[in-house]
This record gives sequence, structure tokens and C-alpha cells, in this order.
Amino acid sequence: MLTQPEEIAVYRKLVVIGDVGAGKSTMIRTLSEIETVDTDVASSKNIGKPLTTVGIDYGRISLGEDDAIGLYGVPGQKRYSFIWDMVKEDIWGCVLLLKSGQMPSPEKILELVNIFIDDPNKTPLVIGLTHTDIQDANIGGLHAALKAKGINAPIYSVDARKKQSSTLLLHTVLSMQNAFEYSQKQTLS
Ligand SMILES: Nc1nc2c(ncn2[C@@H]2O[C@H](COP(=O)(O)OP(=O)(O)OP(=O)(O)O)[C@@H](O)[C@H]2O)c(=O)[nH]1
Ligand SMILES: [Mg+2]
Repeated sequence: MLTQPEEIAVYRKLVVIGDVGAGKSTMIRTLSEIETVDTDVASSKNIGKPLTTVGIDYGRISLGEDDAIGLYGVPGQKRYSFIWDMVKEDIWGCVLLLKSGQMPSPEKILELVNIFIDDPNKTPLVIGLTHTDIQDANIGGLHAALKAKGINAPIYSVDARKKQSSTLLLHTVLSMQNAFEYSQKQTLS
């Protein structure tokens, strides 16, 4: 039986956000070492793919005996945004997936990011551009918009179906979190 998060000494919550079809459920399936819990159903709207997430995707990665990362994917459709409120507490790291060719405006991206990240100096944000194999990416003013809000988020071109790509995002969150903790210790000492 799956150990409950509260029974694990170090349990970190990684949330995967982004618009419909960006690849959130796919990335969690790619990374998780357990069979993922997904809540995908046939979409009642034409969203360019047969299934969409209406609840939470859940997966997990163990880093040791008593150390795990919980992977939480939230629905891309705004009509299910009540789920966002259920997930947004105590986030350790955030991965934002953006689908090339269907990029929201920087303002829309920041609006979404602000729901999940209170303090960009405590909660790392890493951005993955998906579908760059079939569509050129145009990130427009995204870097500048993030910088203006004090968010230093690396942007990678990834494929959510591939382990190496998805692991790159995860390891970047880990490295950023280590850097945050290290600089905080330096400030305190
Ligand atoms: N060609 C290509 N396909 C990709 C890439 N990343 C993911 N996909 C595919 O794109 C689709 C993404 O679907 P999902 O993972 O369901 O997307 P989602 O973000 O969970 O969408 P919602 O739950 O509806 O918000 C899947 O069919 C993936 O196999 C990529 O980099 N390139
Ligand atoms: Mg999904």
C-alpha cells in the first residue's frame, strides 16, 4: 500500500501547472515511480485532444527511505480552478509547462504563476516549453515580464513524454531549492 504523505519525514510538493494540452499529466506519468492517479475524462469541449484532467494528477518519486517528492498536476481548464485552491498550500516547487504555438500572453502566465507562488525567493519556478519538435516557440516578452516581478525562472525546451526532459525540470527545481536554502543559511550566519 502507498505510504501516506504525512508518514514520510521529508515530503515535498511539486506542482505542475499550465494550460490545456501543455503536457502536465504526461510529465507526471513520465516521472512517477508509482502508477499515477489521474482524473482524465473525455472532454465535452473541443480542446484538440480526447482527454482532459478534471481533478488532480498524482505521482511520486522517492529520494530515499524517508524522503519523497509528491507530483501534483492540476487541470488546465479554468472552470476547474477550484482544484487549484486545494493544491496551492505548502508548495515546495513549481513547474510551468507552456505549449509552443499556443503560448498565453505574459500577463496571463503571471496571473497563473501568482496563484501558486507567494514568494519567488522561496518557491522555485521552472518553465518547460513543450511541443517544440512540431512548432517553433516564441516566448516574446516572457523573460522581461518575469524579471519585472522578481522571478528568476529558467526556461527549457522539453518533451513531457521523455524521461530525460522531465527529469531536467525536476532536478532544476531541486538545485534552485538547494541554492535558496544555502543562501538563507549564509544570510543567517
Ligand atoms: N509532439 C509532442 N507531444 C507532446 C510533447 N509533450 C507532450 N506531448 C503530448 O501532448 C499531449 C499532452 O496532453 P496532456 O498531458 O493530457 O496535457 P495536460 O497538460 O495534462 O492537459 P489538461 O489536463 O487537459 O489540462 C499528450 O498527447 C502528450 O503525449 C512534446 O514535447 N511534443
Ligand atoms: Mg492533464
